[in-house]
Amino acid sequence: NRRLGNVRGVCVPRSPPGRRARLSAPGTSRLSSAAREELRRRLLGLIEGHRVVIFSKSYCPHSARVKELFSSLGVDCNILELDQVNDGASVQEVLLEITNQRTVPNISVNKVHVGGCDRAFQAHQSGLLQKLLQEDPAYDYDLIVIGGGSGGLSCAQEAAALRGRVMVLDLVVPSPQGTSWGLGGTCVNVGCIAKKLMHEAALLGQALTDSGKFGWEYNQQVRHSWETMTRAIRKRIGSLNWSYQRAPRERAVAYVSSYGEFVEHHKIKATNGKGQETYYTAAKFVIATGERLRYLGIQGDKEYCITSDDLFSLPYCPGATLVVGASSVALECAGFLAGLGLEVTVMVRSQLLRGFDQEMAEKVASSMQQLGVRFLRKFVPVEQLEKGSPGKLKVVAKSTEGTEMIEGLYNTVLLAIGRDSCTKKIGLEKIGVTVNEKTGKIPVNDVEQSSVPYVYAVGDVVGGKPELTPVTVQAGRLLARRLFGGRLEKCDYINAPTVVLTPLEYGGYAEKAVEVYRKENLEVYHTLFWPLEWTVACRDSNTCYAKIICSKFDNGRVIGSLVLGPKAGEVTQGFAAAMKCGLTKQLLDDTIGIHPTCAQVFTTLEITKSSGLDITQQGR
Ligand code: NA7
Repeated sequence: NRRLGNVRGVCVPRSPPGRRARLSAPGTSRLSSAAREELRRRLLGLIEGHRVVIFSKSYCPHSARVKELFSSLGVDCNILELDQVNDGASVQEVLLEITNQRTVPNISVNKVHVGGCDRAFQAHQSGLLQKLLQEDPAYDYDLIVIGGGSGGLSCAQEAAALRGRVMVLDLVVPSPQGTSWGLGGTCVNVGCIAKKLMHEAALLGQALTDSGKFGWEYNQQVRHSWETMTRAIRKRIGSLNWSYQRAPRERAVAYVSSYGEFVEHHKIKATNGKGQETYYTAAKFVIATGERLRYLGIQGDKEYCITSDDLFSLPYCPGATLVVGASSVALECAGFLAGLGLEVTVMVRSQLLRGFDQEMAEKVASSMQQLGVRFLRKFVPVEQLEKGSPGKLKVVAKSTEGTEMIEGLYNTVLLAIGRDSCTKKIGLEKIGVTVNEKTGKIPVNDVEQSSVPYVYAVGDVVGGKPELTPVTVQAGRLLARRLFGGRLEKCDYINAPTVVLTPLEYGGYAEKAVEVYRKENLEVYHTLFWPLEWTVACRDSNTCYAKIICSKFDNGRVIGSLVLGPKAGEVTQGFAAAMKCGLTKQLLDDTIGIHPTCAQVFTTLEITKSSGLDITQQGR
């Protein structure tokens, strides 16, 4: 028997009747971790040290077709017949880790994992295989990342730290209102950072109101300056932009402020703000172009409406505002605008916070109503938005359930109706990257590889993954480690805690729990609670709410924790760690609470939802 490393040239396959190319079941070989590491090292050496490597089985007809293909191209291959070596099953196990593929044939060309038989033929048809086969392609870079947001930058910096030659292309196309921003993507410039700071401004307003009850007296009339707030927030964001720009330089990443567009395999056109074009080539690409806010597609929308892209640096206070949409972005903006004392209306097409626990979503809405936010349910704006006297807009909207029409006057109309992936204008069709036609997202496998083997994607452009900065940062970093550091860890997309920064925050972990486990297998414990600091401030005793979702089996494991209350994000982060460690209801009951905190309520949850017992709190 030949051992690994003792590979040979193209073989003529034998196909014993009844044998199939499907390989032995997982776990048939029991490798110690040291042996696994050694085998992985040898396999990587094999893949990286040869032009074409085919892991095959001598009787597999698909492997035979692939060998014929390379033979017809006149290409010598290094072939390892896994049915003819002692450690074939172990090789398959480790190949699954390295290439995300267990089946044969498993083909790599010039260090790029091409896939199996079908993908090799597809690559041949598109010309990609021939391109990959080119001797010493001498690309300008090992990796070009398109998009300088959270995912793109984390991937680029990690790849450069691992000694890859890396370039990042990033150019912000201004919003229809002309708003633009610096390096760092949505989160830093027009997302999480800006919104949390505006949320804080609104919370301070609430604290001012409460402070009177705690004895604070002040003479001058309290007013809020929008200009001062936005200036301070822009300053903070500016310093983050600066550190984002400095970090790539320190890690020797080439940063180019240009718009990237594929022109052919492995080649990209970079167009800068002045329209100057430069071409670059790379062995691998990562698409991290993110999403941009959507418009209604009705007359006047781009002219008269703004989006959150514009709101965070709006040079004037928006005044009475209509927020169209009911996503987290919509409710967060509506929440802090109301908290700053503005008149706010939210126009909801169907439901609030689609994809979130609906009981919690309704509680979020009622807490916002208490603050004076008005909700117009089941209405969508339909007609032209007219500009009246400066800063006045007339909005005509139609019911989604009947013929009723309503009219309203607002100073500002803020659209928060979702976002479109930036995948349409970057030449993906020229190199054959599959894009979901309906969503515009790029389907990837669990190692973030697109339908074209050397093109990867991370962040909000990727289909079916949580659109959350920390998830994207983690995905980008791990991708770089796999591509340049020989590491194997994949991103855990399933368990992502999150917070919605409405005036009363909503923190949640494992929103999908009910769908996955089915309702009848779950027990829900819940309670309303009254934060101590709210008692003196005379705030409502039955607004804050906590619930945990437990499996009836599996030792009563906690699979969801949801909270509506002050600092819900902080509370949820601790829960996320505990749940990753396998938190059960019993362990939670055994945990000593910290008195007097809001989070303490989770250690004393006794009432199940199914009991129907009263959870209201006494107090005025
Ligand atoms: P989402 O979550 O896709 O939400 C879009 C919202 O906009 C949703 O409430 C939609 O209502 C509403 N919508 C969409 N089209 C319209 C029109 N034409 N008229 C009125 N309302 C409309 O988008 P986001 O990008 O804001 O959030 C995505 C993630 O980013 C989120 O999970 C956070 O993690 C951050 P619908 O429910 O479809 O009736």
